[in-house]
Amino acid sequence: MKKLLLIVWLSLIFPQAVLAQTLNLFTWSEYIPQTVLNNFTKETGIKVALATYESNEAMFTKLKLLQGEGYDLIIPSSYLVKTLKDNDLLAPIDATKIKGLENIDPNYLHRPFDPKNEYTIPYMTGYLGILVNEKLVVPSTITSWKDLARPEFKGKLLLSDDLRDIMDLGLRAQGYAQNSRQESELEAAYDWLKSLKPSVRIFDITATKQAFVSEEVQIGIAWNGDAYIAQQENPKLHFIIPQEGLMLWLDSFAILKNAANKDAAHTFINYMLRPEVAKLCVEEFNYSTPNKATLELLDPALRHNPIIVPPAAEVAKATLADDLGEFRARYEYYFEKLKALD
Ligand code: SPD
Repeated sequence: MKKLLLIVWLSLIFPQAVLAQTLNLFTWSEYIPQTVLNNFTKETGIKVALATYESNEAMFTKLKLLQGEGYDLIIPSSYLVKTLKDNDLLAPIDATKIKGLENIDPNYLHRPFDPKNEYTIPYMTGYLGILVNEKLVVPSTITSWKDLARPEFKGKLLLSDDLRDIMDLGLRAQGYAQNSRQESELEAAYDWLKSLKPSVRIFDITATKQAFVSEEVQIGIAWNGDAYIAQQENPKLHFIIPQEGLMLWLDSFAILKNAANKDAAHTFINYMLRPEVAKLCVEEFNYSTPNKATLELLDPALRHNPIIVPPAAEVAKATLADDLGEFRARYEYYFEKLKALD
């Protein structure tokens, strides 16, 4: 009894210390600056326990195993949201608790994967392009995804092992649309990707920056943030948007149905919606932000750099990776087959 009274008394005097909450955040690696997490804890008293994943598929597998327990907040890409919802893993976001949504560019709201933003709030966007070292080839001669298959790139190519990026790359290189559900198109994409395989030196998403900076590879696909960081360290690198268009992605906050701390998750989303906080995220990881208020705060060198802020016309014509329903298994099949090839 005495102990209980002491806790009640302490919680009145030092509410943050005694009632300290923990937000269990499960997110992509290298995505939220540690300073941002520290500042959030300092301001709110909510600790952040961080766990990371390297792909949507790895995250989903883990959540299924744990039945969504153990984590409060995740950052899935567009195409995983419906699957998460259909698997009863997501909780609706309480719109009355969200402040700062007006900072988000409307182009990133109400997308087909969550038309009313009932389950997601945009965090970061970005795109896949071609990164090339001018020592290997004149960058202006690289104009299409198809150029990755040029024979002179044998042994010098990097592919990231992100399932949807890779399959979309194959589809687009073959002139097909992203999100195709035609088996024959997927097969053609696979055949083209297979023809690249002898050129591949690295097939790994985690290696991109270092492999390009050290020149272990000289051409390949990369996300814009990684391309920007690599280019800062190795100015011989050029980032190219192929004529077929950039491959845009959008990652959003989503609260898990079995979250132990939904209030903390809402508080964190609000914090991340602040323009000055989103600015720190762009400055550290150099992806693009859907937070239009942040764009105005960015140093002009970043704001006018097309790697970080791609041309509006390119973004306007880009599609996002969508949920594939049952057809997801076919993408997985071809992707795993490709990875298994020597
Ligand atoms: N370092 C974190 C990068 C997150 C990128 N997510 C987009 C995935 C597109 N398939």
